[in-house]
Amino acid sequence: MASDSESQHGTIIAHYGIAVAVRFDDGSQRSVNVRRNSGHLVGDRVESDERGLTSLPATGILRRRDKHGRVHSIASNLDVIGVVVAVRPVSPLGFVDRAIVSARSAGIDPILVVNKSDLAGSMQLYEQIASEYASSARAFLVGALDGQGLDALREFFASGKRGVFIGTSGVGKSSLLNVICPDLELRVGELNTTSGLGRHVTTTATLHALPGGGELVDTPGFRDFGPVEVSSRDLARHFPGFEAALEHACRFNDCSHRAEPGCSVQDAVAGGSLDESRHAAYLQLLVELEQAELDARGY
Ligand SMILES: Nc1nc2c(ncn2[C@@H]2O[C@H](COP(=O)(O)OP(=O)(O)O)[C@@H](O)[C@H]2O)c(=O)[nH]1
Ligand SMILES: [Mg+2]
Ligand SMILES: [Zn+2]
Repeated sequence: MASDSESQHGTIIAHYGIAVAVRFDDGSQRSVNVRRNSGHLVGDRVESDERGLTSLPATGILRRRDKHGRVHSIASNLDVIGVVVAVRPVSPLGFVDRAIVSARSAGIDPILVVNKSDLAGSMQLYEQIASEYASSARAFLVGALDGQGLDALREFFASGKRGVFIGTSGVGKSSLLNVICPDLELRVGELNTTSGLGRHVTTTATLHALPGGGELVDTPGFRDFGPVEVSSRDLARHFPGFEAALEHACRFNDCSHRAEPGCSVQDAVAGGSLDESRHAAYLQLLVELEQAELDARGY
C-alpha cells in the first residue's frame, strides 16, 4: 500500500503540551503538533503517516495524582522507577512502600536511591533501607553533589533500561538527573528549538539517552506530586517484603492478609520468617487506603 511506504516509526522524546518531539528510527527528529490531552506520552512508540501520529500500545506507564486528585499519565515504556530518598528532607512514613507498590502495579521495577551520601546519617539510612527492602528492590547510596556511587547507578541503567526518578521535593531528583545526564539542559534547549515553539514553552517531560547506555525521563513540567494512590488490592499483591510468603498463595485469592484463615503472610509472621513490623506497616497503609476508597465512594 502506498500509505505504508510513507508511514514512519519513532519514539516520542519530548512533550510540550501542544506538540511532541519524535525521534524517528532513521535518526531524524522533528516536532509534530498534537491536540492538548491527546494522550501521547513521552516514551511512546509511534507511527506517523498522513493521518497523523498514532501511539502504539505501551506498557510501564508512570501515573501521578495532582493535588486535585486527578491522575496524569506522564511517560511510558518505563523499565525502572528510581525511588529517591535522603536523610533530609525525610520522606513521609510509608512513602517507599507506596512507591514500590505503585511501580509494581504498573509493571515497572523499583530501585531505591538514597541520595546525599555526604550528609551525616546517610550510611545508616542506606543500610536500613537495603536490609528492609533486600527481597524487594536494589538499593543504591549516591551523592549528586560529590558524585559518590553514581557509577553503580549509571552501570545499572547502561544495559538499556529506561527509568525515571520519583520522590519527595528536595531529595535531589533534579540534581541527580543533571549529573547523570550532563547534556540535559543543553538538550532540552535543543529540543525546544526543534519544536519550533521557542524556549519559553514548558516541556512536561523529556527523554534523555545516557552517555553509557539507558535512558532517563525528566519531568520538569510536573510538580513533585507523589505516586498515584494504590488500591488496597494492589497493596495486598505487591507489598514489599511479602514476596517470599506469597510464593505460596493464600487460601483466598483476594486475601487482605489481615485475619483470613489460610493466609501465607500471617503464617510467615507467626513462623518468624516475616518481620512483624513489615506486617504492621502493611496494615497501617491498608487501613489508610481502605478509608480513602470508602471516602471516594461517598461513604
Ligand atoms: N548535601 C547534599 N545536598 C544535595 C545533594 N543532592 C541535592 N542536594 C541539594 O538538595 C536540594 C534539592 O535538590 P533538587 O535536586 O532540587 O531536589 P528535587 O526537588 O528532588 O528535584 C538542593 O539544594 C540540592 O543542592 C547531595 O548529594 N548532597
Ligand atoms: Mg526537582
Ligand atoms: Zn493472605
